[in-house]
Amino acid sequence: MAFPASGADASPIPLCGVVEGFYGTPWSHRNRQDMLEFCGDQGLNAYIYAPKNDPYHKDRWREPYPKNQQKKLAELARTADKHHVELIFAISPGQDLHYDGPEGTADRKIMLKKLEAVHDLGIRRFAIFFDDIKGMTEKSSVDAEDARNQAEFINEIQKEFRAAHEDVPPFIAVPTEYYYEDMVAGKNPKPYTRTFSEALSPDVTVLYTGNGVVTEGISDRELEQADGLYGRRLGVWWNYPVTDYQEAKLALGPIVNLPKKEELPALFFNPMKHERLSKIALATGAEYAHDPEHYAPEAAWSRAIKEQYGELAADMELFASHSQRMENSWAHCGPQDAAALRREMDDLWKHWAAGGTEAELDWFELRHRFQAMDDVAVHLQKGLPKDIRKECAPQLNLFGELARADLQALQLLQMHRSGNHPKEVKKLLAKLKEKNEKFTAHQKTARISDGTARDFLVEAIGYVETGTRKTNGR
Ligand code: LOG
Repeated sequence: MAFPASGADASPIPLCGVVEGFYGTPWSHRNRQDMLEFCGDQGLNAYIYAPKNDPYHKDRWREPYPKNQQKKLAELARTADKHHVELIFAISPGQDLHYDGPEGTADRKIMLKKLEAVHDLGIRRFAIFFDDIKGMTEKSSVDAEDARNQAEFINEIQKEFRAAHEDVPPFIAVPTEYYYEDMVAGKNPKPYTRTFSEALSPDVTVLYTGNGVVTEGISDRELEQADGLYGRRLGVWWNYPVTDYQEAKLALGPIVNLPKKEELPALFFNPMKHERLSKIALATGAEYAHDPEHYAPEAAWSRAIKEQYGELAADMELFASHSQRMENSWAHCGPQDAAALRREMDDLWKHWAAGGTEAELDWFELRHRFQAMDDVAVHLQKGLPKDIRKECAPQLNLFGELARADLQALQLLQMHRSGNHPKEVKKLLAKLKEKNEKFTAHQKTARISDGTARDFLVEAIGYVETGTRKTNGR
């Protein structure tokens, strides 16, 4: 669905779009051009340029962009303009920035010079980030002095820069304590957060990521609480569909569980390194931003896939439904993978031991499901445009393999039930166990259908081996 970026029907969130803020291989110039056009089409009006692995953004922030990269940034600024998107340049100087003495003075000069050069390229809005100074995701150990230094640095740079450039709006910032649980000790703000929020100029927009780095959602109440803590309306840096912490999985679900009523001054979605595949979630994010209160994730998701995949939409919908949930020890976000299939698997296990018609019907239903998955893998492998296929090749391949293994697992269950072919049962069981080990070994490269198609094999093996249904311990 296309929404206007401005005018009466524009998003109630003044700044809304993409933050290219992930670790790992940054997007190519072509990716960025394409994404800016996409943002324009979707009514997303902002794009923060903040690739963690661009050395001139973070590790070597003091150095000016080489000529060829200046040219590219200028081109991006023009493309952004053309599509009514604001290109925002972010810089992450935190890990070696000096605040005091002659070194501090020198660093402030260097920063102003750096921003000046970017301004010359046609970029008008700026952001200074202090996230992940000491590595990824671990709780930060910064204190009030760090906070004062950072806040005063931002204030000063913003003041000087905006005094020199009337066309530059207030800055955007990300603090070092950027998720709620890291901002508080009990109910009170930690020293860093208290000082940073008090010392930072009130016109700076601060982004936070919710309760954690990658979390289930932000309720109106939670946002209100965080705003209260910060003494200003916080913007959101939303870590979905980013997958830099678990690249084997693709985040192809809708954006879910963002505030419905609270007004956000800014909202940015951090995408995957896969630019094309990020558009499913991003299109749903655009729908959300357009009308947070009435946003319906599943309908938005179907619409996005229809628009982006045309004749392949039904196939893509099935594939994407198996790859939505992002989960590890600290990250929890996105709808469950293939919830409908999980229910049907549960039905089968409920009825299987007793046998009878119900068990048989469940068995046929599952066979139909797994067969459809296999067909979809074949269709998509043939039909997807090359650039998209490249982004999902390992997962698409695994999707087909899982489907075929699950079909064999169904066969195993049936043979085992009949009791007629003990030798073949043993042989097939051994084969499927081997496959299962292969899938497990392969998990670092590709994951899909967590808890559903991936688990059916394990569950069937367990059933045949022990006579009961046992969930796997992957
Ligand atoms: C980084 C971000 C990264 C994301 C997900 C923020 C503010 N910073 O833990 O660059 O892509 O998590 O891994 C982050 O989210 N730090």
